[in-house]
Amino acid sequence: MILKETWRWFGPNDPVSLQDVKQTGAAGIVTALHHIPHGEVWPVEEINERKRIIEDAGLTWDVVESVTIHESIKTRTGNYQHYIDLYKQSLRNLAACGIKIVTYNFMPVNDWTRTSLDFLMPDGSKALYFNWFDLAVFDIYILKRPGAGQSYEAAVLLEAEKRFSNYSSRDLQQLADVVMFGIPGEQQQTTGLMLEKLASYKDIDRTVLRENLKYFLEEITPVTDEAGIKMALHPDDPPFDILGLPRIVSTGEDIEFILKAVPNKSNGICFCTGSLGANSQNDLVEIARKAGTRIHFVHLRNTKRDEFGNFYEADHLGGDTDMYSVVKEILHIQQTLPQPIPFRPDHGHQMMDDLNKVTNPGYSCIGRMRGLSEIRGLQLGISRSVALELEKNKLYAAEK
Ligand code: DNO
Repeated sequence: MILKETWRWFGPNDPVSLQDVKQTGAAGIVTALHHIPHGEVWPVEEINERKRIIEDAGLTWDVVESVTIHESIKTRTGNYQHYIDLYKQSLRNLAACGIKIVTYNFMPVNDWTRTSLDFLMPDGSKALYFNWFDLAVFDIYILKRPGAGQSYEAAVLLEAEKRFSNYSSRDLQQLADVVMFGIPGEQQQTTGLMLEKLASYKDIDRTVLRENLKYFLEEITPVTDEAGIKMALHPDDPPFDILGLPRIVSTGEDIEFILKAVPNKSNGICFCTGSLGANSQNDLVEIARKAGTRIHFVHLRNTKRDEFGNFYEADHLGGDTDMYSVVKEILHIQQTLPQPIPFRPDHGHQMMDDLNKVTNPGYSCIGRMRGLSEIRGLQLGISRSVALELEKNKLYAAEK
């Protein structure tokens, strides 16, 4: 059995229509009710309405990405218990509608972070990009986070200072918009709001944040076990501490800790090669092997790093991650399961006609379709040759 091809769709306002999605060859949809504010319950009627739209287009809604975790749950302050109860209700409602894979992340304050959304590739297409020097410019000179300077090495501070004096106010505004860019259709961050949220983590270090995640998982797993929901925790993107915040889903060791701390099978991960691959210390094949069937959802994407740890999003089969080996490993895991694990091509370059369109950064159609097609071929090639190998082994064994 091979992995199921899915596609992230941001709902009826997504410039990529469901008909477009069908033409990419993907069979499943990954989406969320982005208009519902973080923390509130997803009503059954709204879930069913979204499901109907997807099914009318001849597709299936396979995965939710994401039911976002309210900040108070991550900090375990204020009304957190109330928000956990609401979260459980959303999970029950999703299960009642037959949607049983739920992605989420536990990144404090911000979801994914980049410093440029239009990094020019040699072929004229545009990629998402993360640069530590620019992050420092944002952090120190735009956000003016107290104590920000202590988060960077001397060489980074020096380069950031140089960049800051060379950047126009338009450059700086653009940088701020990019760093604070959230999820399409969801609330936009401002520097004021961000500073406030960052301050709420002043007493939360790595150990505390881990405990808070563990507590949340212990609370929800009785519900997910009963409802047959598989939770897919998305890794930190990028997989490093940023803006003075602790990050706890960045490495193989982090993932091992989380899976062991709450051993219920419903507590699983979204295996995102793009996020994990940005850290040169991560051995992705090994992480996949160890996580095994606790991988409930897969994002396939590649990154190319430089010597400073900056990275751009490369072609799906290019970059630093050996996509062949990773897909092969996941296909091995797949063979032990009765249901296909869904995967989606994560991000793609803005290219061809999409260069003239307003698209969701990372989520234009053509670049993702290129990635999906490449992975489709890779998956088919691997699964056929593995099957051949098995056949041959059987033949040899019979001859002996
Ligand atoms: C970025 C995505 C993330 C992901 C969330 C999951 O493109 O990979 O925003 O959806 O972190 O909760």
